[in-house]
Amino acid sequence: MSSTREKLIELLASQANTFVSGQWLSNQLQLSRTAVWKQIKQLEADGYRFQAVPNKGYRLIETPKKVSENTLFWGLSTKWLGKVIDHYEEISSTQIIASQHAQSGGQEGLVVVAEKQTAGKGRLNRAWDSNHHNGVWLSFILRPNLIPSHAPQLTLLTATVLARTIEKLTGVKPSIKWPNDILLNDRKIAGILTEMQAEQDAIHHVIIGIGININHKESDFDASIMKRATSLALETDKQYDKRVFIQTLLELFEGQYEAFLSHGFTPVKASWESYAYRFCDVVHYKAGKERAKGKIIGIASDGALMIEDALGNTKHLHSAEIDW
Ligand code: BT5
Repeated sequence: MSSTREKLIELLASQANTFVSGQWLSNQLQLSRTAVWKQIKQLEADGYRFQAVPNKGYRLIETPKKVSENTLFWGLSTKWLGKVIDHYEEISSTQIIASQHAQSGGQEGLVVVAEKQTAGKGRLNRAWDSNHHNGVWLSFILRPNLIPSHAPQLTLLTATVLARTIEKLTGVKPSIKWPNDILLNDRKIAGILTEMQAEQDAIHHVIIGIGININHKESDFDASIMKRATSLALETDKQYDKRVFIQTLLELFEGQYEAFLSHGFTPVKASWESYAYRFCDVVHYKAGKERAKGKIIGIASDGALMIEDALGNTKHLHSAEIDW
């Protein structure tokens, strides 16, 4: 994004709902009034709408629904998350690009967003179906001062934030299927991929990748997942503004992450358990080669799922698949 354009949007955003004069903008941007007018025309061509009144100036009345660095920036009230946004119409995977940024010194809070991914990644080399524009596919960089063994807490924190975002925007309460699936009506609506680069006792960076199906129709899904996947639109019969979804997600994440760094994992655990899929229910699961069943009784501070077996013994599962 050109920095003049970025500054212009920032200035207009800071004066939301009031008129700003062309002269004031030209002083702030150190541009001629004609140059300011040209920039405004370019924003209009991108879908921004202004009210222009002689002797009063310009008032921004609408930002485009389209997701772009500009539109995401408009109205985003975070302090550090999303202050740098790298947006692509099509990319292999936002996770790969965010990881490249992190390795070359990209700052904490840098967000990579794509309209389409041609090689979206799930965990354990699974594919994430995201080669169409109806979802939100994004990754961001964190540089937390945590011991590496506590990194799974970040996945659980992200899951609670994602669940809250969905609940806030749709009014429907999703559930979290351990460790990283968000379900609505027992179908997967979102997934989280957490990747970390660390030494024995220090994290260099963590990339949090989030994929959520927003405006998909059933036929938008690959046949292999059609029966198990869903979208916000399918579940609520409404279309959602992806820009608003991303902004709400980033704002909630920033607040919850800061609270987690200050107050620890206990509030995250409570929030996670309030959304847990089949909490206190007996489930069947597969851990390695073992197939077993047990009651979900909570999560441990290292992110493990706690299961109580029929004899009343508690097991901590670090890697397992819970049956649906
Ligand atoms: C996940 O993996 O759920 C993590 C997904 C993370 C995706 C984001 S998008 C932005 C960022 N960039 C990336 O490249 N990735 C991240 P996992 O738990 O392994 O689940 C993968 C399984 O979910 C697949 O094997 C399918 O069964 C199912 N699946 C694939 N695409 C789906 C979709 N769009 N909606 C629902 N389920 C899907």
